Amino acid sequence: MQERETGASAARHVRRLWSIDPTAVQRSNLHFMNRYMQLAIESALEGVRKNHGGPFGACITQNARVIAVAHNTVLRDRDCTCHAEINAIRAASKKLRCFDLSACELYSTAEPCPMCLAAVFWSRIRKIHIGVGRQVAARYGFDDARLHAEFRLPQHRRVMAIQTGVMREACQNLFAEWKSLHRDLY
Ligand code: AZG
Ligand code: ZN
Repeated sequence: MQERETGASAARHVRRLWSIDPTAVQRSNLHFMNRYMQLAIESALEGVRKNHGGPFGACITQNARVIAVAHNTVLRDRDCTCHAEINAIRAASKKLRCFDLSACELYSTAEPCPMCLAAVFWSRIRKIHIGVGRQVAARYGFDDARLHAEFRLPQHRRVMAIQTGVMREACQNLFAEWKSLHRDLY
């Protein structure tokens, strides 16, 4: 009896697996993606209303769990690095007590600027979901598109002046010192 019941429930399980509708899976994914982006949007709105900074929000998830939600706080903190994505990465790393966010995904209301893209790169976040592109930010006066363009130029044509080789040897010795101490490479 026990044996027959187990067999029947296994068959039901297989039938259920076969009957999964792929469009329903897509709809469900979209539902969750919209939910995470909605959190980012609400955070951005809160930041705008409190005059914390620009209209940017971000949300970081791990296995469908919300790890961090943040908005731009450049004005509140008087700190130009306090973009929504950076604030969210800092909060997520603090919560997970780990700089490696490779199991995480980022939802950003606007395309991340080069600074935030670099932070996403270093955090190893595996996927970014974006609300609007850099052109929308540009239309409202934010310099994101110009900054993206700047990084596409060769160094000698950039607005930002760059001088390399200052105390080259002493700076290179830092690497040799670090290597001799067998520190962890991150
Ligand atoms: C932001 N501010 C600007 N200008 N650009 C972004 O991409 C941002 N994200 N958070 N604040
Ligand atoms: Zn940014």
